[in-house]
Amino acid sequence: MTKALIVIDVQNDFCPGGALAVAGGDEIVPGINTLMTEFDAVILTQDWHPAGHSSFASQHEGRAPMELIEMPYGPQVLWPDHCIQGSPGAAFHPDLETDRADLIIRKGYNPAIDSYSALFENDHTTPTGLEGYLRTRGIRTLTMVGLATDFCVNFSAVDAARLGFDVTVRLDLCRAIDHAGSLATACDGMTDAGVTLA
Ligand code: VGL
Ligand code: ZN
Repeated sequence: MTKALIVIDVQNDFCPGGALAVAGGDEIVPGINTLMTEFDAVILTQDWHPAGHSSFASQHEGRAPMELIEMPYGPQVLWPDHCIQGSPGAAFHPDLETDRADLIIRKGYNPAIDSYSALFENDHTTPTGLEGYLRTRGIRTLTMVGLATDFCVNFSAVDAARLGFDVTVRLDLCRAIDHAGSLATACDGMTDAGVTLA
């Protein structure tokens, strides 16, 4: 059985000091590095937005970060500008052992659609290509770790479970934004989708 570790968005902007800092985001890096040695495949995701991305509050007159708006593809939280392509904030945390990765998949590069999930953009239909990569490598069992529990990890885990993958989220190696109860909602949603929370 081929098992993959999917490391979600362990990037400077999601760590303390970053543009969209997740509390304790850097604490999980040593544990993730150790866990990498137990898997047949290690896959990293990288949030990778063009400047002026439509998920940035700065692009919406009179709107502030963390407000919710309606986009053509559904509700969207507005974020501070973050993970801009090629910027230091978009780089992986310097201690993350990126050399171990078989694949780095970037997401959020479409200016008009955000992409929390490693598998689909936020319209829930545009694929990133990761499903095909996993299936052609015979990978059916996934463990997910990273940032943030309640957004990109949650969306990735739920999408993967819906596609029939066996998904475990290691909550001890994730950290959450936890805005307006989003962590509890995410955990309920992951459980309902058949994700194992460990
Ligand atoms: C994320 C908000 C915006 C994440 C990415 O990695 O959870 N959250 N972009
Ligand atoms: Zn983003």
